[in-house]
Amino acid sequence: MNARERAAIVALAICTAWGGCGRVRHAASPADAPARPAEPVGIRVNQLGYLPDGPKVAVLCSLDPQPDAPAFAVVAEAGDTVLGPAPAERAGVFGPCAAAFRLDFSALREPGRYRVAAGKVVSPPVRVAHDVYRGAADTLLAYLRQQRSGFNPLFRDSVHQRTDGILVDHPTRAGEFIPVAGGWADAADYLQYVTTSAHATYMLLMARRDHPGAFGDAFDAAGLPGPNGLPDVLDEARWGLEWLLRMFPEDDLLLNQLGDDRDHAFPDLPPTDSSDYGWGKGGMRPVYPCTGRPQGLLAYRNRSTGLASTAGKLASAFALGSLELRPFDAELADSLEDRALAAYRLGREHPGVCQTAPAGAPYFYEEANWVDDMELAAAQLHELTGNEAYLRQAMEYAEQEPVTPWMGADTARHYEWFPWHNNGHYQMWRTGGAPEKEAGADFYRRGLEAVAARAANAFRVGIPFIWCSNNLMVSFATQARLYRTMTGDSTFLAHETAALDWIFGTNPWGVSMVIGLPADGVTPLDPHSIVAKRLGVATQKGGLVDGPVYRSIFESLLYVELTAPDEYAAWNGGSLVYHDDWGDSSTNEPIMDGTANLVWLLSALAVN
Ligand SMILES: [Ca+2]
Ligand SMILES: [Ca+2]
Repeated sequence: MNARERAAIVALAICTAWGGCGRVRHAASPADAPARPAEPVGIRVNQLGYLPDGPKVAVLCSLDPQPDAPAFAVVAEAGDTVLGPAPAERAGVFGPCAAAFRLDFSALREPGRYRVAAGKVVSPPVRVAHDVYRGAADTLLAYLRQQRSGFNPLFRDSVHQRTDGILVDHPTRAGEFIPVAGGWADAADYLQYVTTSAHATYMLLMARRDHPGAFGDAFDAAGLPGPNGLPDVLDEARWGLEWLLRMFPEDDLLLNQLGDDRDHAFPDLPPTDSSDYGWGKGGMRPVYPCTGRPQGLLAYRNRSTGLASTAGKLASAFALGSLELRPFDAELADSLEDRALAAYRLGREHPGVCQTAPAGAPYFYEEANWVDDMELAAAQLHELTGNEAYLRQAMEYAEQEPVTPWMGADTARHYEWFPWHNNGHYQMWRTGGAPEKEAGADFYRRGLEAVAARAANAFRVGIPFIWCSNNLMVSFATQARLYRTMTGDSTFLAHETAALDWIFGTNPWGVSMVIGLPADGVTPLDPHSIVAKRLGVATQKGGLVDGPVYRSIFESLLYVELTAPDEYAAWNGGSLVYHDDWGDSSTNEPIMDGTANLVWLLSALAVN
């Protein structure tokens, strides 16, 4: 995400510094197809584990299109068979899997450690326990802490503290210094966006509101070890809110982003970032306002039309922040309420989208919807103020986009439909009457049906594998979980569980998509991150990576090349690819907003 230039330049710098690294261009393409593994078959499982009462399905993926129909068994660590032998269910082929089978062991409810075996093929360890998700949401917060700008607890040093920022692209005030240090770097680069930060902050607040028992208190406000009386999820949400407040300093000045893709020119660690925006290396960074017009100072421009997409997200985060933080800090809660109302008014006055601003590269967040953001803002303000007018407005916005448009589609532009699921329907259900409850549930169901209709494969996944596919996967599971909470209807439980299982290893590559989780699992070791490259992958623990993409997307992106032989090459021969290679910013870059969404989902599972 927004780091392809960094990928190419940093890869080049490292290759030069390390004496040449024999870069492999698209190692998985048919022209240089790798040797198949000795056993062209694998059993994929959720490496984090399974809840005793939940669905439990492993997937056997075979590169051989005509394997013997396998029977499978579940074997306890002590060696005794606890389930099976049972027939495997042949299921739809997918990605590299020329044949695929679902191995359903849901009947196993006894907590323990097991393996799933089919003939000579044996799965990684399978955990079944009530607490397999306990603590996982807090683990993800470690990734957000090390993404912090301003004071950074990983480096125990300031990051961009004195350089953020100089106002640019403003009709009358360009060149003015506005103090906006703080917040989180968006991904492996150091750009910062209100749109993704506000959504991430909302998801953290929502996780705390919906599942308060899932979080502990082991870190302080600065992100340093030691409890401070505030759950760590609220410490992190507060860090986000304080930056968002700075990015909305005046009622008619809504700031959009900090830095731009000129950031990608130098491979530095955050405290010594030497990006040069025309004020010298390591100098001031530009801060862009939302202008309501196409934006971009160098070769490329976005297609912005208004302010409401960003104003709505700000209003939502401020309104929920006011509710959640009031018991701890009434003064901040008052301020957040005031800014929530101001942001919402701005969105009403300026409908349309405020997209992120490109500079020298053609990539930006091409968000095309804003009624979803204003719906959530209105519904959240209804809860905050009790004013029924907000509920009516929420419903009016909801009816304009009942289903988030990527659901059921083959493809979408980059972040075209963001957030990936619409929290507004759930909030309308929470605070509304019977009509709002019925509409919110119906709208979610229609989106889930559209995705499930594409999921007739062994992995039961129906999302399009566009860039940041893991974000879509997590959002789908979130929407399914919200729908189940709202209705008690478990129609989509198998798909919801499949999406969760996919994230933690039930995918063709057998890799958990969260760095370092579980600690003893197969997880990304070479993510697209200069911090990981210099200081070790453990620094990125808890980060959700982008996830697999269609081969056609991988091969069309600029600046993306593999830097080492592909350890997953055998499984990259199909229509989808995933590379544990730091040169692949399309599939292996940890992302801030997707990680924050997964915090909500894991917190839901922790308090089962
Ligand atoms: Ca704390
Ligand atoms: Ca939107």
